[in-house]
Amino acid sequence: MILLVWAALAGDAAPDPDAMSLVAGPPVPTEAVVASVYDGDTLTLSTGDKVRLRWVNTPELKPLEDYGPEARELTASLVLQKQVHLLTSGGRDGYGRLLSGVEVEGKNLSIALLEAGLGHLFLIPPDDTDLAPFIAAQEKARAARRGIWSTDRFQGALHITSFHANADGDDRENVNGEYLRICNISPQPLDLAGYRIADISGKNWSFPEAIVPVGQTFKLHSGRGDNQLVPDAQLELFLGSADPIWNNGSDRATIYDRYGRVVDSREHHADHPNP
Ligand SMILES: [Ca+2]
Ligand SMILES: [Ca+2]
Repeated sequence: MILLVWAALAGDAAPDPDAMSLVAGPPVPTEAVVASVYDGDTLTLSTGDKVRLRWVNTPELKPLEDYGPEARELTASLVLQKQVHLLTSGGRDGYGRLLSGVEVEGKNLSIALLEAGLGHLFLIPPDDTDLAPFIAAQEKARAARRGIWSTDRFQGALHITSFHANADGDDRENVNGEYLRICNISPQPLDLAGYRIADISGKNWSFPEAIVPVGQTFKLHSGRGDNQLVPDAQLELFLGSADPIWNNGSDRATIYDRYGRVVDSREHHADHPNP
């Protein structure tokens, strides 16, 4: 089994704060009982292993996002105290959580969440899974405007999943420590040509040219760097600013498409940091 230690490849010693990189860890179980459910996409097994579900990202409970409690409830109703089959990628994330799908009575929990509109497709590369059933489930929910697809933040092709406005240490010395993680929630690969992002004052920066596969995220860093555009690893894009962009106290990032339409917008407040 090949594990990708992205942090090592990137020459970046600090763990990714939102922990979406694969790292090696202890051996992984294939069957277990679900002992507790934290939120829609995070649970703990009877083995003590914490699991971050593959293929889906559900709304957060802290800070509370629309449909966060409903996502938790669906996951708990389907798997809590039940024997499940684990579909692992062989990796753990930066918090030591097992990255795994969960199958219960032949049903994939991630597909159930996507079908209910209680999460969006979310891939952590490398992942060679056939995505067709996941995309079909998401499109069914979107067409019916079910759950998250009825809310403002899920009307565009991109969704900001986390906003790291305050870089580790002095932001002026660590401009690329400021970043947003952004997911392609549309049903097809997305060409970012002409897209831009603005801060709360309206100052804006053009996205570099890139194609984002369905369900994949890219990290959009404030500073200068070489864009990482190969989709079998974490995509990394750079806005090229010499100075920090995002205000550590509070700010708002708004993405516009090539026609000037708002694609997504997310606020940052120092008193509500990312989980
Ligand atoms: Ca900042
Ligand atoms: Ca800082």
